[in-house]
Amino acid sequence: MILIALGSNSDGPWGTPREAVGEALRRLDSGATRLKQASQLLVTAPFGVTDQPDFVNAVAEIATDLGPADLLQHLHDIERKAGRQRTLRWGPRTLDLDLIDYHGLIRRDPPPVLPHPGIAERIFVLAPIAEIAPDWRHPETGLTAAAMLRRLDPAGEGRLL
Ligand code: PH2
Ligand code: MG
Ligand code: MG
Repeated sequence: MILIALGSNSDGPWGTPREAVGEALRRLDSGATRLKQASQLLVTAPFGVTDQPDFVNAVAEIATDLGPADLLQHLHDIERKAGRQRTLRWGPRTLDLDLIDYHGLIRRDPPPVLPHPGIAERIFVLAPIAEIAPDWRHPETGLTAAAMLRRLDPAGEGRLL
């Protein structure tokens, strides 16, 4: 299973955050990638840098023949078309596409690091995974997304709004 996390919290060429995530989901279903499932769009409080607008987040399951590095490049291409400027780490963005899991692959290099190292602390990634893939297990710990959610403070950073 290949999982992509989508996020946006600022307006860009594709419109509002909700519109940008919607357009990104359509683009994940064309060309080299096929969309198998998408979660609901969630509104979430910012995590990390908390002094920024709320996010719209979702998780998609896709299918592709691209390897992890080529897939990452493809995701970056889509981010660029959505007006993404790489400025502040964790700052506001028109579109963020993060490769969360690539068929359970575990590796530190070459990029991308897999599975994505931030999953365990991010409600806005775990809740949509629990929705679309209840049987998914974290490649390193074997925990389901629901089990990982139980370890987090539901009122903490990145909470669902
Ligand atoms: N992405 C970040 C930093 N903080 N917070 C929320 N709620 N959702 C995000 O997608 C997000 C964030 C960096 O990619
Ligand atoms: Mg991110
Ligand atoms: Mg990213």
